[in-house]
Amino acid sequence: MNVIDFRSDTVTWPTPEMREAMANAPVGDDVYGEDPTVNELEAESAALLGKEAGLFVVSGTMGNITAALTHCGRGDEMILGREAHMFRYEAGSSAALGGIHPHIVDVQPDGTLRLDDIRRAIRGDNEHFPRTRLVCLENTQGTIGGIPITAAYTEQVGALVREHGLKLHIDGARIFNAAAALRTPAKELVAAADSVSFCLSKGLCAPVGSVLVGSKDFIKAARRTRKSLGGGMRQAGILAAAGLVAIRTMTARLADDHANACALAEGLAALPHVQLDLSAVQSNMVFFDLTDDAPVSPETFADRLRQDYNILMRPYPGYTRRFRAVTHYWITREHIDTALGAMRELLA
Ligand code: TLP
Repeated sequence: MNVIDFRSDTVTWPTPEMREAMANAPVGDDVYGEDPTVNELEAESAALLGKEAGLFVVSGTMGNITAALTHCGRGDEMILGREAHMFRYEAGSSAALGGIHPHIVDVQPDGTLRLDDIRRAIRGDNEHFPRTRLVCLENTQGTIGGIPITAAYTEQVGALVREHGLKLHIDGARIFNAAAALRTPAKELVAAADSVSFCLSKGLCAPVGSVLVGSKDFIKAARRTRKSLGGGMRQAGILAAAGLVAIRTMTARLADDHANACALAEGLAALPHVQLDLSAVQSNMVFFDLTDDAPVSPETFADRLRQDYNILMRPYPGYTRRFRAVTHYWITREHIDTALGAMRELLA
């Protein structure tokens, strides 16, 4: 990469090994279930997360919306965090496409939803109310810092959900970052979930795609939902081949990205005019604010980083002085040092 791109881990390019696997992938028509590479990716992803079956989808957003539309019917309700990607950044698709009513509760600084808040949000059987069907968690919880959520907490939500006959979906876009941060196998983190969507195209570097996993029956129904969304792909083995490299070789190295995020955070904390909570840096994201008396505005800071140093970092939407810096495969420790040097100059 010719820039140092901290905007997201979605910017990652495929690795040379992925490009080679893509060129050589055996393919077939996946709508007929005949693409061997897609079938392999789906089966291996399901096994990795301890579920029966998987479904290759084009994006994390499609994984989440496919799950929501499969679990819920029109007029049903899903409970999720106010900061959840599914609530904030998916174009309101569960409501727009599925008539699903989102019931939002606050996300705590540790990325969890309070069990009492979830309990209170679950509706009784009353004709005035939507029917509660689904609870959604996000792991890592991206919007507030990339915070990993423990298996113990998720089990508690799972127990609550089962007690009320509901379903639990995990937006595990970065579930392997959570696994690396907590040193816990990803399958343990999602054992309580009925469905999980995880992204191949973020820290794992595949160019496209996510996998939705769950029971055989759920995935059978989800295949139909995916088709109705226009997500039935044909010779998708070309893409799935990169996904296989992603799940086989890229999960084990995510700890390097977390170490780089820590180095970046520690360097930033030592700079003037920067505010950040070091304890919140637990995976591959660093959130920080420029103080009011900083010598440059957040916009100028971002512009100068881009123009003068070839470093991309955007002010974080919804906040006036906040930035999110995300580390990934294409950011090395040398890049971290270069970026810290540049920011030191701009804030001097
Ligand atoms: N997140 C993107 C942006 O959309 C904000 C990013 O740069 O972080 N779940 C979570 C937790 C996500 O962070 C994202 C992408 C998705 C789902 C959606 O994935 P895609 O972009 O593949 O639809």
